[in-house]
Amino acid sequence: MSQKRVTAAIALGSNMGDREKYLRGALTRLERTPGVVVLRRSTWHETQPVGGPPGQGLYLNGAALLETTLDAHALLAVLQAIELKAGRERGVQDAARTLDLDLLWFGAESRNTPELTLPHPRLHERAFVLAPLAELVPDHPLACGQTVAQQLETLTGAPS
Ligand code: PH2
Ligand code: MG
Ligand code: MG
Repeated sequence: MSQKRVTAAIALGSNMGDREKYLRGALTRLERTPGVVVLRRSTWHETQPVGGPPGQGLYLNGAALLETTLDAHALLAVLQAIELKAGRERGVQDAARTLDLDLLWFGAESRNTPELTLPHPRLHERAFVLAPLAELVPDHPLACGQTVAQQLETLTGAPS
């Protein structure tokens, strides 16, 4: 029986400790997950923290494309387990974190449940997500009607 393969995109972020080690470690853990293949990843982008408490360190952000036979909830559970292994603590909203893994889209799936909204509802507002994503899939259409590259240009004023 052939299982359905879906291409999903994730955003990676870290602004505590050895940021690059956390991001690289997350991709290694994803590669070792049955039913998940990491197709490509972006370069790492150092970015100013957006929101959250003052005095946080700079983020290292990236994006990756995955191919998976898992369903969206199972993939989300994998991402959350990897965050926990990296010592991620949840408390104050947008507080500094060792590792943040956000599911941006899961094929063409559209859903809105308390656990998971797809595509990610704030994806098109965040240059720190769109800039790494534009390295991988500049022409991917977003729910706002623009492509990844167009929306990045709208936010930053710079063609990518
Ligand atoms: N993530 C947040 C809040 N603010 N700022 C940057 N630069 N990068 C992030 O990944 C980020 C943020 C919540 O997830
Ligand atoms: Mg996030
Ligand atoms: Mg998150």
